Amino acid sequence: MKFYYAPHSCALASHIVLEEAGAAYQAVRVNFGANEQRGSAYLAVNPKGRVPSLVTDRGVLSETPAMLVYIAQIHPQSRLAPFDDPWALAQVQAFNAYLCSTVHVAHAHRMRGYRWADDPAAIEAMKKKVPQSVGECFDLIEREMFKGPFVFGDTYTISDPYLFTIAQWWELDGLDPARFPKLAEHRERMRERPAVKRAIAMELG
Ligand SMILES: N[C@@H](CCC(=O)N[C@@H](CS)C(=O)NCC(=O)O)C(=O)O
Repeated sequence: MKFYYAPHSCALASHIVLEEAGAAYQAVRVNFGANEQRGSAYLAVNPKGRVPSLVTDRGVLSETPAMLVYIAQIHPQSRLAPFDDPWALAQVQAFNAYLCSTVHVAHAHRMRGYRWADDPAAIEAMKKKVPQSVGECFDLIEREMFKGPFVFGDTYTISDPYLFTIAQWWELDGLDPARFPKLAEHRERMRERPAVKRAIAMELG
């Protein structure tokens, strides 16, 4: 498989899961600084112009929640998702869908406001709202959704690298980690996992 990523992006979640699963893949960096994600070569891979993308023998897959499940399912020995329990799997999907459709989108209002408005004042207003909107999402995760020590209690799942990845953006989004004590402890613990270290080293190296 070929895995397209950019450093500091949501692609880190899939990258960690590829490492956790012991997947055979080649990592390809997309240079956001040079706007490569909007160039014709990358658009031929993923017409959305976003990372991550995973080129498989059956076609190209995008969207983090789908990629996480796919990587986990083709590596059943890694036990990264509860495929034998429909309710537990639905919980994992619900958590990941919240990160993808709500938390990540709230975060994107800081850098990518031009997606939703042209008026510079509106873009500035969206940016200003990020600490509040993203902060409220993480308050909810801390208070209601996160069981500890992992997202779903004692079992590590694909939701953990995804939560970790989005939590990496706290400081840039104007959030103090001390506001989320359980999630901050999870973030620190995740940083010590060998698969997380390998994925980050590959992306930043
Ligand atoms: N829903 C997609 C979102 C992908 C996405 O927005 N990726 C960002 C990086 S975190 C991106 O590629 N941005 C490039 C751009 O907007 O030009 C997913 O969860 O995989």
